[in-house]
Amino acid sequence: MDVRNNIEELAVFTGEPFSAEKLFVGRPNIGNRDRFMERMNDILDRRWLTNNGQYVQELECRIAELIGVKHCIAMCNATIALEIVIRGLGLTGEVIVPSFTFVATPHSLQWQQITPVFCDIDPRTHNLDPQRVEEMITPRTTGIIGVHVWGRPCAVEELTELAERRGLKLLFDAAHAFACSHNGSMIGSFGDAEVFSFHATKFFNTFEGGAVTTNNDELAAQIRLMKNFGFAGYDNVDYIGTNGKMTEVSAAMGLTSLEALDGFIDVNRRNYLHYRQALAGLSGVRLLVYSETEKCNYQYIVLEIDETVTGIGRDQLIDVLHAENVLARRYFYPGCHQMEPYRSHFPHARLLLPNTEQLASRVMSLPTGTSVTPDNIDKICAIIRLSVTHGAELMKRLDSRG
Ligand code: T4K
Repeated sequence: MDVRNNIEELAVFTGEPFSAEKLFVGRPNIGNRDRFMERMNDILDRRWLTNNGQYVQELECRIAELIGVKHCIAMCNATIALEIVIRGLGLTGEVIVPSFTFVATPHSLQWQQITPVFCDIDPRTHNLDPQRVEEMITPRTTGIIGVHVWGRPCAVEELTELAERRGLKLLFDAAHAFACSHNGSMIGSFGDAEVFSFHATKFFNTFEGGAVTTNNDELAAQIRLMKNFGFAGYDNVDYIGTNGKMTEVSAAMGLTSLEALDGFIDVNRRNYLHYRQALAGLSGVRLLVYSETEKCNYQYIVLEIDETVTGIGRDQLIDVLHAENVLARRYFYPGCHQMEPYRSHFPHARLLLPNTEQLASRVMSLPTGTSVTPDNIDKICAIIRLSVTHGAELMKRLDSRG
Protein backbone atom coordinates (compact mmCIF):
# COMPACT_ATOMS: atom_id res chain seq x y z
CA MET A 1 0.00 0.00 0.00
CA ASP A 2 1.29 3.46 -0.92
CA VAL A 3 1.27 4.98 2.54
CA ARG A 4 3.98 6.54 4.63
CA ASN A 5 5.63 4.21 7.12
CA ASN A 6 7.69 6.70 9.05
CA ILE A 7 7.54 10.42 9.54
CA GLU A 8 10.41 11.18 7.13
CA GLU A 9 8.11 9.90 4.39
CA LEU A 10 5.33 12.37 5.17
CA ALA A 11 4.66 14.98 2.48
CA VAL A 12 5.38 17.81 4.96
CA PHE A 13 9.03 16.70 4.66
CA THR A 14 9.19 15.28 1.14
CA GLY A 15 6.78 17.67 -0.58
CA GLU A 16 5.20 14.65 -2.30
CA PRO A 17 1.56 14.03 -1.36
CA PHE A 18 0.46 10.38 -1.29
CA SER A 19 -2.38 11.19 -3.62
CA ALA A 20 -2.27 13.37 -6.73
CA GLU A 21 -6.05 13.57 -6.44
CA LYS A 22 -7.44 15.89 -3.76
CA LEU A 23 -9.84 14.30 -1.28
CA PHE A 24 -12.47 16.80 -0.17
CA VAL A 25 -14.93 16.95 2.67
CA GLY A 26 -18.28 17.78 1.08
CA ARG A 27 -17.73 16.27 -2.37
CA PRO A 28 -21.25 16.00 -3.83
CA ASN A 29 -23.03 12.67 -4.27
CA ILE A 30 -24.52 12.36 -7.73
CA GLY A 31 -27.32 10.00 -8.69
CA ASN A 32 -28.08 8.45 -12.06
CA ARG A 33 -26.91 10.89 -14.75
CA ASP A 34 -29.20 9.52 -17.45
CA ARG A 35 -32.25 9.98 -15.25
CA PHE A 36 -31.13 13.51 -14.42
CA MET A 37 -30.53 14.36 -18.09
CA GLU A 38 -33.95 12.93 -19.02
CA ARG A 39 -35.52 15.24 -16.47
CA MET A 40 -33.45 18.17 -17.74
CA ASN A 41 -34.69 17.56 -21.29
CA ASP A 42 -38.23 17.29 -20.01
CA ILE A 43 -37.89 20.65 -18.23
CA LEU A 44 -36.57 22.28 -21.40
CA ASP A 45 -39.24 20.64 -23.56
CA ARG A 46 -42.03 21.80 -21.26
CA ARG A 47 -40.43 25.24 -20.81
CA TRP A 48 -41.39 25.34 -17.17
CA LEU A 49 -38.27 26.33 -15.24
CA THR A 50 -39.39 27.57 -11.83
CA ASN A 51 -42.38 28.95 -9.82
CA ASN A 52 -43.84 25.85 -8.23
CA GLY A 53 -43.26 23.55 -11.20
CA GLN A 54 -44.17 19.90 -11.52
CA TYR A 55 -40.82 18.58 -10.24
CA VAL A 56 -40.86 20.85 -7.19
CA GLN A 57 -44.35 19.63 -6.32
CA GLU A 58 -43.32 16.01 -6.80
CA LEU A 59 -40.22 16.47 -4.65
CA GLU A 60 -42.28 18.08 -1.87
CA CYS A 61 -44.75 15.17 -1.88
CA ARG A 62 -41.97 12.55 -1.82
CA ILE A 63 -40.13 14.25 1.05
CA ALA A 64 -43.30 14.76 3.11
CA GLU A 65 -44.06 11.06 2.63
CA LEU A 66 -40.51 9.95 3.52
CA ILE A 67 -40.54 12.01 6.73
CA GLY A 68 -44.17 11.40 7.64
CA VAL A 69 -45.23 15.06 7.88
CA LYS A 70 -48.20 16.93 6.45
CA HIS A 71 -46.20 19.65 4.72
CA CYS A 72 -42.89 20.00 2.94
CA ILE A 73 -42.11 23.37 1.36
CA ALA A 74 -39.09 23.30 -0.94
CA MET A 75 -36.84 26.36 -0.94
CA CYS A 76 -33.81 27.78 -2.75
CA ASN A 77 -31.53 27.03 0.24
CA ALA A 78 -31.71 26.38 3.98
CA THR A 79 -30.61 29.86 5.02
CA ILE A 80 -33.56 31.54 3.30
CA ALA A 81 -35.80 28.73 4.58
CA LEU A 82 -34.66 29.47 8.15
CA GLU A 83 -35.26 33.20 7.67
CA ILE A 84 -38.74 32.60 6.33
CA VAL A 85 -39.84 30.14 9.00
CA ILE A 86 -38.40 32.36 11.76
CA ARG A 87 -40.58 35.17 10.40
CA GLY A 88 -43.55 32.85 9.95
CA LEU A 89 -43.31 31.75 13.58
CA GLY A 90 -43.27 35.41 14.65
CA LEU A 91 -39.94 35.22 16.47
CA THR A 92 -38.66 38.54 17.81
CA GLY A 93 -36.31 39.79 20.54
CA GLU A 94 -33.98 36.96 21.51
CA VAL A 95 -33.75 33.39 20.27
CA ILE A 96 -31.52 30.77 21.87
CA VAL A 97 -29.17 28.94 19.49
CA PRO A 98 -25.96 26.93 19.77
CA SER A 99 -22.73 28.63 18.76
CA PHE A 100 -21.42 25.24 17.64
CA THR A 101 -23.13 25.33 14.24
CA PHE A 102 -22.67 26.77 10.77
CA VAL A 103 -22.94 30.56 10.83
CA ALA A 104 -26.15 30.45 8.77
CA THR A 105 -28.07 29.51 11.94
CA PRO A 106 -27.45 32.77 13.87
CA HIS A 107 -27.25 34.85 10.68
CA SER A 108 -30.84 33.88 9.80
CA LEU A 109 -31.89 35.62 13.04
CA GLN A 110 -29.52 38.58 13.00
CA TRP A 111 -30.46 39.28 9.35
CA GLN A 112 -33.90 40.28 10.67
CA GLN A 113 -32.71 42.09 13.82
CA ILE A 114 -33.42 39.19 16.17
CA THR A 115 -30.64 38.59 18.69
CA PRO A 116 -29.13 35.09 18.63
CA VAL A 117 -28.30 34.17 22.22
CA PHE A 118 -25.54 31.59 22.16
CA CYS A 119 -25.96 28.63 24.47
CA ASP A 120 -23.44 25.95 25.36
CA ILE A 121 -23.58 22.35 24.20
CA ASP A 122 -23.37 18.97 25.83
CA PRO A 123 -19.81 17.80 24.99
CA ARG A 124 -21.03 14.21 24.60
CA THR A 125 -23.65 14.98 21.95
CA HIS A 126 -22.27 18.25 20.45
CA ASN A 127 -25.88 19.51 20.65
CA LEU A 128 -27.63 22.14 22.82
CA ASP A 129 -27.62 21.35 26.53
CA PRO A 130 -31.28 21.83 27.60
CA GLN A 131 -30.31 22.80 31.15
CA ARG A 132 -28.11 25.62 29.83
CA VAL A 133 -30.93 26.64 27.45
CA GLU A 134 -33.28 27.18 30.38
CA GLU A 135 -30.67 29.38 32.11
CA MET A 136 -30.44 31.61 29.01
CA ILE A 137 -34.17 32.42 28.87
CA THR A 138 -35.04 36.08 29.55
CA PRO A 139 -38.29 38.06 29.21
CA ARG A 140 -37.21 38.88 25.62
CA THR A 141 -36.82 35.23 24.57
CA THR A 142 -39.37 34.08 22.00
CA GLY A 143 -37.90 30.85 20.73
CA ILE A 144 -35.24 28.16 20.61
CA ILE A 145 -33.47 26.83 17.54
CA GLY A 146 -31.91 23.42 18.12
CA VAL A 147 -29.44 22.13 15.53
CA HIS A 148 -29.16 18.38 14.93
CA VAL A 149 -25.40 18.63 14.51
CA TRP A 150 -23.85 15.88 12.31
CA GLY A 151 -27.37 14.48 11.84
CA ARG A 152 -27.50 13.29 15.45
CA PRO A 153 -30.74 14.38 17.12
CA CYS A 154 -30.91 17.19 19.67
CA ALA A 155 -32.43 16.52 23.08
CA VAL A 156 -35.82 16.72 21.36
CA GLU A 157 -38.02 15.72 24.30
CA GLU A 158 -36.32 18.00 26.83
CA LEU A 159 -36.40 20.98 24.46
CA THR A 160 -40.05 20.32 23.56
CA GLU A 161 -41.04 20.16 27.24
CA LEU A 162 -39.06 23.32 28.00
CA ALA A 163 -40.50 25.27 25.04
CA GLU A 164 -44.06 24.28 26.00
CA ARG A 165 -43.56 25.10 29.68
CA ARG A 166 -42.03 28.51 28.94
CA GLY A 167 -44.33 29.40 26.03
CA LEU A 168 -41.55 29.48 23.42
CA LYS A 169 -41.52 28.46 19.77
CA LEU A 170 -39.25 25.56 18.90
CA LEU A 171 -37.55 25.28 15.54
CA PHE A 172 -34.92 22.75 14.48
CA ASP A 173 -32.12 23.40 12.03
CA ALA A 174 -31.98 19.92 10.50
CA ALA A 175 -29.51 20.92 7.75
CA HIS A 176 -27.40 17.82 8.49
CA ALA A 177 -30.18 15.41 9.35
CA PHE A 178 -32.06 14.44 6.19
CA ALA A 179 -33.10 10.76 6.35
CA CYS A 180 -32.17 10.46 10.05
CA SER A 181 -34.54 9.35 12.80
CA HIS A 182 -35.00 9.88 16.52
CA ASN A 183 -36.84 7.30 18.64
CA GLY A 184 -38.16 5.78 15.42
CA SER A 185 -39.66 9.04 14.07
CA MET A 186 -37.99 10.85 11.21
CA ILE A 187 -36.22 14.11 11.92
CA GLY A 188 -38.31 16.77 10.22
CA SER A 189 -41.37 15.95 12.28
CA PHE A 190 -40.39 17.66 15.55
CA GLY A 191 -40.96 21.12 17.03
CA ASP A 192 -43.06 23.77 15.29
CA ALA A 193 -41.05 23.19 12.11
CA GLU A 194 -37.71 21.86 10.88
CA VAL A 195 -35.40 23.06 8.12
CA PHE A 196 -33.25 20.88 5.85
CA SER A 197 -30.36 21.89 3.61
CA PHE A 198 -29.92 20.26 0.23
CA HIS A 199 -26.70 22.12 -0.57
CA ALA A 200 -24.18 20.40 -2.86
CA THR A 201 -22.10 19.39 0.18
CA LYS A 202 -24.99 17.60 1.90
CA PHE A 203 -25.35 13.87 1.31
CA PHE A 204 -28.64 14.51 -0.48
CA ASN A 205 -28.36 17.53 -2.73
CA THR A 206 -30.32 19.67 -5.16
CA PHE A 207 -27.22 21.76 -6.14
CA GLU A 208 -28.54 24.51 -3.83
CA GLY A 209 -31.75 23.92 -1.95
CA GLY A 210 -33.57 23.31 1.27
CA ALA A 211 -37.00 22.64 2.71
CA VAL A 212 -39.23 23.39 5.66
CA THR A 213 -41.26 20.53 7.07
CA THR A 214 -44.13 20.99 9.51
CA ASN A 215 -47.46 19.55 10.62
CA ASN A 216 -48.88 23.04 11.20
CA ASP A 217 -51.34 23.85 8.37
CA GLU A 218 -51.48 27.56 9.06
CA LEU A 219 -47.70 27.94 9.25
CA ALA A 220 -47.26 25.94 6.03
CA ALA A 221 -49.74 28.14 4.16
CA GLN A 222 -48.03 31.27 5.42
CA ILE A 223 -44.55 30.02 4.47
CA ARG A 224 -45.77 29.17 0.97
CA LEU A 225 -46.89 32.76 0.53
CA MET A 226 -43.74 34.21 2.04
CA LYS A 227 -41.39 32.28 -0.25
CA ASN A 228 -43.27 33.67 -3.28
CA PHE A 229 -43.24 37.43 -2.51
CA GLY A 230 -46.50 37.04 -0.56
CA PHE A 231 -48.53 36.36 -3.73
CA ALA A 232 -51.89 34.69 -3.07
CA GLY A 233 -52.96 34.39 -6.70
CA TYR A 234 -52.38 36.75 -9.63
CA ASP A 235 -52.06 40.42 -8.63
CA ASN A 236 -52.92 39.73 -4.99
CA VAL A 237 -50.25 40.09 -2.32
CA ASP A 238 -51.25 39.14 1.22
CA TYR A 239 -47.94 39.26 3.08
CA ILE A 240 -44.51 40.75 2.94
CA GLY A 241 -42.56 38.01 1.19
CA THR A 242 -39.28 37.25 -0.42
CA ASN A 243 -38.06 34.92 -3.15
CA GLY A 244 -37.29 31.52 -1.64
CA LYS A 245 -38.41 29.36 -4.55
CA MET A 246 -36.65 26.21 -5.67
CA THR A 247 -36.03 25.83 -9.42
CA GLU A 248 -37.11 22.85 -11.52
CA VAL A 249 -33.46 21.99 -12.20
CA SER A 250 -32.83 21.70 -8.47
CA ALA A 251 -35.98 19.64 -7.97
CA ALA A 252 -34.91 17.33 -10.84
CA MET A 253 -31.59 16.81 -9.08
CA GLY A 254 -33.49 16.19 -5.83
CA LEU A 255 -35.74 13.55 -7.38
CA THR A 256 -32.70 11.88 -8.94
CA SER A 257 -30.84 12.03 -5.60
CA LEU A 258 -33.89 10.56 -3.83
CA GLU A 259 -33.83 7.53 -6.14
CA ALA A 260 -30.18 7.00 -5.11
CA LEU A 261 -30.69 7.75 -1.41
CA ASP A 262 -30.31 4.20 -0.08
CA GLY A 263 -27.14 3.75 -2.13
CA PHE A 264 -25.64 6.99 -0.75
CA ILE A 265 -26.41 5.88 2.80
CA ASP A 266 -24.89 2.43 2.19
CA VAL A 267 -21.64 3.97 0.95
CA ASN A 268 -21.52 6.46 3.83
CA ARG A 269 -22.15 3.67 6.33
CA ARG A 270 -19.47 1.50 4.74
CA ASN A 271 -17.02 4.42 4.92
CA TYR A 272 -17.93 5.17 8.54
CA LEU A 273 -17.41 1.54 9.59
CA HIS A 274 -14.14 1.47 7.68
CA TYR A 275 -12.88 4.60 9.47
CA ARG A 276 -14.03 3.13 12.79
CA GLN A 277 -12.11 -0.05 12.25
CA ALA A 278 -8.99 1.69 10.85
CA LEU A 279 -8.79 4.15 13.76
CA ALA A 280 -9.69 1.66 16.51
CA GLY A 281 -7.45 1.78 19.55
CA LEU A 282 -5.69 5.01 18.54
CA SER A 283 -5.28 6.92 21.82
CA GLY A 284 -6.38 10.55 21.86
CA VAL A 285 -8.42 10.21 18.66
CA ARG A 286 -12.15 9.83 19.20
CA LEU A 287 -14.40 9.07 16.26
CA LEU A 288 -17.94 10.37 16.67
CA VAL A 289 -20.28 7.38 16.75
CA TYR A 290 -23.74 7.01 15.29
CA SER A 291 -26.65 5.14 16.85
CA GLU A 292 -27.02 1.51 15.77
CA THR A 293 -30.78 1.63 16.28
CA GLU A 294 -31.77 4.83 14.47
CA LYS A 295 -31.73 5.77 10.79
CA CYS A 296 -28.56 7.77 10.04
CA ASN A 297 -27.08 9.30 6.90
CA TYR A 298 -23.48 8.93 8.22
CA GLN A 299 -22.56 12.09 6.32
CA TYR A 300 -19.97 13.40 8.74
CA ILE A 301 -16.82 11.60 9.81
CA VAL A 302 -15.90 13.63 12.86
CA LEU A 303 -12.79 13.24 14.99
CA GLU A 304 -11.97 14.81 18.32
CA ILE A 305 -8.25 15.14 18.90
CA ASP A 306 -7.02 15.23 22.48
CA GLU A 307 -3.64 16.89 22.13
CA THR A 308 -2.63 16.01 25.69
CA VAL A 309 -2.62 12.37 24.57
CA THR A 310 -1.58 12.59 20.91
CA GLY A 311 1.17 15.16 21.34
CA ILE A 312 0.00 16.71 18.07
CA GLY A 313 -2.76 19.30 17.94
CA ARG A 314 -5.82 19.25 15.70
CA ASP A 315 -4.47 22.14 13.60
CA GLN A 316 -1.09 20.48 13.03
CA LEU A 317 -2.79 17.23 12.10
CA ILE A 318 -4.88 19.14 9.56
CA ASP A 319 -1.68 20.69 8.16
CA VAL A 320 -0.19 17.22 7.71
CA LEU A 321 -3.37 15.91 6.04
CA HIS A 322 -3.56 18.92 3.72
CA ALA A 323 0.05 18.37 2.67
CA GLU A 324 -1.05 14.84 1.66
CA ASN A 325 -4.01 16.27 -0.34
CA VAL A 326 -6.55 15.19 2.28
CA LEU A 327 -8.57 18.39 2.73
CA ALA A 328 -9.95 17.80 6.22
CA ARG A 329 -12.05 20.68 7.64
CA ARG A 330 -12.40 22.32 11.05
CA TYR A 331 -16.21 22.38 11.19
CA PHE A 332 -17.28 24.40 13.28
CA TYR A 333 -14.28 26.49 14.14
CA PRO A 334 -13.99 28.91 15.90
CA GLY A 335 -17.68 28.85 16.92
CA CYS A 336 -20.19 31.45 15.71
CA HIS A 337 -19.63 33.62 18.81
CA GLN A 338 -16.10 34.26 17.52
CA MET A 339 -17.35 35.46 14.13
CA GLU A 340 -18.63 38.92 13.24
CA PRO A 341 -20.87 40.60 14.14
CA TYR A 342 -21.26 38.36 17.18
CA ARG A 343 -17.65 38.70 18.35
CA SER A 344 -18.15 42.47 18.64
CA HIS A 345 -21.70 42.26 20.01
CA PHE A 346 -20.84 39.69 22.69
CA PRO A 347 -17.12 39.97 23.44
CA HIS A 348 -17.48 37.88 26.62
CA ALA A 349 -19.72 35.14 25.18
CA ARG A 350 -16.95 32.57 25.42
CA LEU A 351 -17.16 32.68 29.22
CA LEU A 352 -20.57 31.03 28.94
CA LEU A 353 -19.47 28.59 26.25
CA PRO A 354 -16.66 26.47 27.71
CA ASN A 355 -17.77 23.23 26.03
CA THR A 356 -18.20 24.95 22.67
CA GLU A 357 -14.75 26.53 22.94
CA GLN A 358 -13.13 23.25 23.85
CA LEU A 359 -14.87 21.24 21.15
CA ALA A 360 -14.19 23.84 18.44
CA SER A 361 -10.47 23.52 19.18
CA ARG A 362 -10.45 19.70 18.94
CA VAL A 363 -12.83 18.71 16.21
CA MET A 364 -12.25 17.95 12.53
CA SER A 365 -14.21 16.41 9.64
CA LEU A 366 -12.76 13.89 7.20
CA PRO A 367 -13.73 13.10 3.60
CA THR A 368 -16.53 10.66 2.93
CA GLY A 369 -19.32 10.13 0.40
CA THR A 370 -19.48 8.30 -2.89
CA SER A 371 -16.19 9.78 -4.15
CA VAL A 372 -14.23 8.23 -1.27
CA THR A 373 -13.07 4.59 -1.46
CA PRO A 374 -12.01 2.16 1.28
CA ASP A 375 -8.48 2.44 -0.13
CA ASN A 376 -8.58 6.24 0.34
CA ILE A 377 -9.71 5.70 3.93
CA ASP A 378 -6.89 3.24 4.64
CA LYS A 379 -4.40 5.86 3.47
CA ILE A 380 -6.02 8.72 5.40
CA CYS A 381 -6.06 6.63 8.58
CA ALA A 382 -2.46 5.49 8.05
CA ILE A 383 -1.39 9.16 7.90
CA ILE A 384 -3.38 9.99 11.05
CA ARG A 385 -1.96 6.95 12.85
CA LEU A 386 1.59 7.84 11.86
CA SER A 387 1.13 11.50 12.85
CA VAL A 388 -0.35 10.61 16.21
CA THR A 389 2.10 7.84 17.00
CA HIS A 390 4.99 10.22 16.33
CA GLY A 391 3.06 13.27 17.57
CA ALA A 392 5.65 14.88 19.84
CA GLU A 393 8.54 14.21 17.43
CA LEU A 394 6.57 15.49 14.45
CA MET A 395 5.64 18.68 16.30
CA LYS A 396 9.28 19.28 17.18
CA ARG A 397 10.30 18.82 13.52
CA LEU A 398 7.47 21.04 12.26
CA ASP A 399 8.42 23.76 14.80
CA SER A 400 12.07 23.64 13.78
CA ARG A 401 11.05 24.15 10.14
CA GLY A 402 9.49 27.45 11.31
N1 T4K B 1 -27.42 25.15 9.09
C1 T4K B 1 -26.37 24.30 9.18
C2 T4K B 1 -26.17 23.55 10.45
C3 T4K B 1 -25.52 24.12 8.08
O1 T4K B 1 -24.46 23.28 8.18
C4 T4K B 1 -25.76 24.84 6.89
C5 T4K B 1 -24.88 24.70 5.75
C6 T4K B 1 -26.87 25.71 6.85
C7 T4K B 1 -27.69 25.82 7.97
C8 T4K B 1 -27.21 26.49 5.63
O2 T4K B 1 -27.55 25.67 4.53
P1 T4K B 1 -27.56 26.28 3.01
O3 T4K B 1 -28.13 27.66 3.07
O4 T4K B 1 -26.14 26.23 2.50
O5 T4K B 1 -28.49 25.33 2.28
C9 T4K B 1 -20.42 24.45 3.37
C10 T4K B 1 -21.76 24.58 2.70
O6 T4K B 1 -21.77 25.66 1.74
C11 T4K B 1 -22.89 24.80 3.64
O7 T4K B 1 -24.08 24.51 2.96
C12 T4K B 1 -22.79 23.85 4.84
N2 T4K B 1 -23.79 24.07 5.85
C13 T4K B 1 -21.42 23.98 5.49
C14 T4K B 1 -21.25 23.04 6.66
O8 T4K B 1 -20.44 23.68 4.54
P2 T4K B 1 -18.32 26.00 3.28
O9 T4K B 1 -18.16 27.46 3.38
O10 T4K B 1 -17.50 25.15 4.16
O11 T4K B 1 -18.24 25.53 1.75
P3 T4K B 1 -17.00 25.24 0.80
O12 T4K B 1 -17.19 26.00 -0.45
O13 T4K B 1 -15.73 25.46 1.55
O14 T4K B 1 -17.18 23.72 0.43
C15 T4K B 1 -16.99 22.70 1.37
C16 T4K B 1 -16.27 21.54 0.76
O15 T4K B 1 -17.05 20.92 -0.23
C17 T4K B 1 -14.94 21.87 0.10
O16 T4K B 1 -14.01 20.97 0.65
C18 T4K B 1 -15.12 21.59 -1.37
C19 T4K B 1 -16.33 20.69 -1.45
N3 T4K B 1 -17.23 21.00 -2.57
C20 T4K B 1 -18.07 22.06 -2.46
C21 T4K B 1 -18.93 22.36 -3.48
C22 T4K B 1 -19.87 23.54 -3.37
C23 T4K B 1 -17.19 20.22 -3.70
O17 T4K B 1 -16.40 19.28 -3.79
N4 T4K B 1 -18.08 20.50 -4.73
C24 T4K B 1 -18.96 21.54 -4.66
O18 T4K B 1 -19.77 21.75 -5.60
O19 T4K B 1 -19.87 25.72 3.60
